[in-house]
Amino acid sequence: MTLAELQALHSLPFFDLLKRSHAVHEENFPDGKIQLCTLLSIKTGGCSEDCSYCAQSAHYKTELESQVLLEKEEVMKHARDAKDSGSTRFCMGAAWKGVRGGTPKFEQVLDIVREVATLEMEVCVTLGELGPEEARQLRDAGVNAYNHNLDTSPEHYPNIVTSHTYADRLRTIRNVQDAGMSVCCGGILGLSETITDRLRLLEVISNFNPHPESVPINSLMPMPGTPMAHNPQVDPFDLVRMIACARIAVPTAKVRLSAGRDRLSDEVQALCFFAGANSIFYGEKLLTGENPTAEADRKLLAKLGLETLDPNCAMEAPKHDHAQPASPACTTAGCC
Ligand code: SAM
Ligand code: DTB
Ligand code: SF4
Repeated sequence: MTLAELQALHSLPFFDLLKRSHAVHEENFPDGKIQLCTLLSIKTGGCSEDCSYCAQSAHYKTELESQVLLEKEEVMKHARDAKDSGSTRFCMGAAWKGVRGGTPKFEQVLDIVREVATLEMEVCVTLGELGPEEARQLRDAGVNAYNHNLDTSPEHYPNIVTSHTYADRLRTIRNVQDAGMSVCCGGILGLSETITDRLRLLEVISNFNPHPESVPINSLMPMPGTPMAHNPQVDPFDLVRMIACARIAVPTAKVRLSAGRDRLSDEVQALCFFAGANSIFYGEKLLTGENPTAEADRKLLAKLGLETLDPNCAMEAPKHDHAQPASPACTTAGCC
């Protein structure tokens, strides 16, 4: 979609936008089920990057306690608990700039992934920058999806992060796509961005070829000690509008109502689901931040009559449409 198309959508009267996005949602997800995903931080804090929203950056004096890479058995305990709780996707996050093949820590991650993949949940990881070879190794170890957010517009990104660039993020996403993994790519609201920045993010993501399999929409969780600790809370109606625009811009992707649900009322979350959100992070902890309890979420879904999705470990990554230009720039020899 173009920015102008997204702006036209975003400025519709609230209920007109919701009617449009709900129709797209019903067409693409007729069963209306919600995917439950569980997050685990496998390596916490001490990150070299200066992302100004993040509690895990070593650049800021946050209240967070760092934690080295967890042992496989510890991760498996969490993964089994996640499965028992009804989660169908297990997402492991690491506070790294990126990973390099052949290093002991990457080998340890591959070993963890191979074991988690035996549990028949979808396996997602978010480890920072990846080269083509690392991406292939992760796919071969059993990773279904790789989370790498663009977070905001290309124009606003340098105001948020200076230790890596938007182009670096796009390169990793291309490597993930070329390796045949699904891409999970979204953003954060509340980084002092404009509505245009939010829509530019959707413009970029909606022009990915192939489309991402999931689009997480996070609301900033203000982390004490970070430059964004005192940013105001996002207007819930703006969040619902963003979800609706994401649903229309990337119709086949799961739109994940992600960080920040702990400050949303049940009613706002219900509007988000109506607008097209069909996935949540489930369980009391995100990576470092708080999430609603599993019990509160079960009650909310039951009140709304929303069922949850079964796992799809055999999921195929969305396919490249060869009739359309590749974006981010395709680097696969002989492909484009
Ligand atoms: N280091 C890896 C990276 O940057 O891709 C993976 C972990 S990072 C914490 C994953 C994502 O969490 C970020 O891209 C951002 O979208 C989200 N995130 C981090 N801190 C957040 C916060 N305080 N509020 C909302 N979302 C946040
Ligand atoms: C995503 O978009 N949000 C998740 C997941 N992908 C990795 C992370 C949210 C982090 C929220 C802040 C924290 O827990 O530190
Ligand atoms: Fe590091 Fe990721 Fe946090 Fe940025 S968002 S500081 S890369 S953990």
